[in-house]
Amino acid sequence: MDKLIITAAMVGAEVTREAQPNLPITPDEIAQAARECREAGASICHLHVRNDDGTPTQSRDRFQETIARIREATDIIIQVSTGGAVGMTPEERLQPVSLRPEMATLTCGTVNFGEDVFWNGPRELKAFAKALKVHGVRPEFEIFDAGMIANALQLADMELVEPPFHFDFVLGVPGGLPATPKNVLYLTELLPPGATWSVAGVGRHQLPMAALAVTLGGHVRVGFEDNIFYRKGELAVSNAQLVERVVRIARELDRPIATPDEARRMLGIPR
Ligand code: KMH
Ligand code: ZN
Repeated sequence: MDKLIITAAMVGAEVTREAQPNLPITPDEIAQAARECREAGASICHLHVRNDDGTPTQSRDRFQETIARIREATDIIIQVSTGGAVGMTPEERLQPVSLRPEMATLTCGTVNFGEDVFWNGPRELKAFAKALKVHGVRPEFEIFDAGMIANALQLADMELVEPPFHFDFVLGVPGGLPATPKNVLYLTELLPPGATWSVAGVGRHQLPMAALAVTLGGHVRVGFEDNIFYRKGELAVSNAQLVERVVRIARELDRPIATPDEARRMLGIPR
C-alpha cells in the first residue's frame, strides 16, 4: 500500500467563527494552522482564504499573501480551491490559479449543495481544466457524485488533464452522494488504473470515512471545512487535532504517513 497522504482542509468557505471559534481566518492564522497540520502529519493543505471579516473570497491578492505566509512556515503542498463559495463566478473562482500553486481542485460536475446549487457545467469544467494546464497546476478532481468521475475521464480524453490522476471523494454533502462504505467501494471501481483517491467525509462521516480509506489504501482529507467536531457535541480544538487522530489510526493499522515530498512524487508534482 502507498504511504498515506493526509490533506488538511482547514478553512473552507462556509464554516464561521461563531460555529467553530478556532477557525483560522487571517493569512497568519492559516499559515500557523498549516504548520501545525504539517507537523501532525498532513502533506497537503487544501486552501480557501477569507476576508478579515471572515467572509469567503477568491481574491488573488489574499491567496498570494496567504501562500507566502504558508511557504515561510512549512513545506506542505498547497492546493488552492477553485470551488470558492457557492454563487461565485468562474472567473472569480479561478483567480488563485495564476499564482501557479502546486495543486488546485477541479470539481467535476454540478451538485445540489444544501439549499444551494454548486454549479460546474460542461463549459466550466473545460475552462477550469485548461486554466490549470496553462499554469502548470496539478488538478485534484473533486467528486461529489458518481457521474463526476466520468466527467473527469472526459477531460482526460480531451487531453486537458494528464496522469497521474488524483480524485477526492467528497461524501455526505446534503445533495451529493452519501458517505457510505458501499459508495466508496463503487467509486474506486470507476477509477482508471494508477489513479489515487482520498475521501473527505462531511460532518460525522469524517472519522469513519477516514478510517475506511486508511484500511482500503486510499488517502484522507480532514479539517474544519468538512467537520468542526472532534466527537459528537465536542468541538475540535484545532485542525491539527483532527490530523493527529488520523495519524494514530494509520499507525495502529501499520500504514506509514507520506511526507510532502513523498506525496509530490506520488501525485506527479515536480519539486
Ligand atoms: N465551498 C464549496 C462550494 C473546492 O474547494 O474545490 C466548494 C468547495 C470545493 O469547497
Ligand atoms: Zn474546498
